[in-house]
Amino acid sequence: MMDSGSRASFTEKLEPLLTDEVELRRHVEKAVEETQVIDMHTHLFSIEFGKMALFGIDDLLTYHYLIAEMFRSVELKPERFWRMSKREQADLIWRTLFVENSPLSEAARGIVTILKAFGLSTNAATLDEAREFFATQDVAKHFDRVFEMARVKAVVMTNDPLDAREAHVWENGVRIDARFHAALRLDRVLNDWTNAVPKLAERGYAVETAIDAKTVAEVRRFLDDWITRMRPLYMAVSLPDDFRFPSDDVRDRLLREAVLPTARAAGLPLSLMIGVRRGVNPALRIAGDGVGRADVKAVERMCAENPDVRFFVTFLSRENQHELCVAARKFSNLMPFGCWWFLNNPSIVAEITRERIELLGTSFIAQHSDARILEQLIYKWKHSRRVIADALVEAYTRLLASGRAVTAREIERDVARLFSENFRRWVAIEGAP
Ligand code: RAT
Ligand code: ZN
Repeated sequence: MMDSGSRASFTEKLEPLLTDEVELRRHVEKAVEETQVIDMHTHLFSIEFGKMALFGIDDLLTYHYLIAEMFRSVELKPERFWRMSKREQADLIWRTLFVENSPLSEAARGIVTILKAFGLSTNAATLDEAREFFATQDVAKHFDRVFEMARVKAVVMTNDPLDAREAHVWENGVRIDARFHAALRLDRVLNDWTNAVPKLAERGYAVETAIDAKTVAEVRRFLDDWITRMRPLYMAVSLPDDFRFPSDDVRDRLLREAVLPTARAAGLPLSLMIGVRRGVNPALRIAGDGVGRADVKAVERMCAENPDVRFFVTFLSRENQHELCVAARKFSNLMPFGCWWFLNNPSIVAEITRERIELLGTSFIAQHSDARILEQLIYKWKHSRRVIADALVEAYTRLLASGRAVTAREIERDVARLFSENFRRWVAIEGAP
């Protein structure tokens, strides 16, 4: 019912309106700083996965983003680098990117942010102090501490059912840290079908390279089994820049006949990460992937044909970002998320976040970390929060100038949508957190 005879707003009785720009900024920064995140795409693993759970200075320095950067500043054949031990590789990267050069790139600065967060020297000549620190931490406590420092309440892993090391953990019914959720990653099946066939066959699924009804049924059985085992929050695939939908390739048939029906039946969203060109420089191995501009129409068609399936979508190319926002305005089953990989740099996050706010309000997922090594949660979220806060301050200030002030509670609600609620509403997160 309308508030008869009065012009009272729906907010001012509850809380003061933030009409002062300095106060407004303070509240936005506080909300962005303090709001807990659900990190919807990482490559982290919980302690139960043993050696797959990466943490500490040697893993941090041998991150593939830094490996690629190192090769630009040192004369070294990739084959020689790959023959070195992890420790030697880390020493070389430290010397090259942090001692002989200033760590100005985003990935290099990230290491500085992490060292500083733990009170470690950021300009030491060697890694001795950092190694000593990480080696003496109680691992479980260290995991808790990092989650607290990053203000991350949950992360989603990237889980490949055809990875033997991982499968072993799932098949043994190991209880996994409740902060770590699964995502059923389908790259091998959808992007490398010929090599996936023998692997599926080994595991007892009667599939053939040529797709027929029996093979489709078996792929569905495989997906169902892994959904039961992992209880993933969504299924996911990374796709090349030349991904088209519809198309007359094997991937199209598998998507149409196995993956999309499974998504529908299980009520699981499908996450599409589009625009990666794998192995542009194969000698660099995991650091050798590139980017290409993709066709957003593929996503539009998929959303139009499957209104009952929800799609989380991110593109790797900066050039695709505006079209993705426009597509999301047309399809409410499309959720843009994150600033992926080569886009996760302050200047580009700033641009994309502003573009998304202007076209979509708060109906998108502002960021994911893509962290592979635990402590990266600290820098990736710290750096992103800084840039997202600025974009929000700008948007609220503009709104204020137009005649609408917001309250602290409204800001908190908006930030919660961007950092966790838009994701949470689309997935079935059980129990805490
Ligand atoms: O950002 C990365 O770490 C890439 O190597 C990829 O893993 C990418 O994020 C992906 O999920 O395919
Ligand atoms: Zn990733």
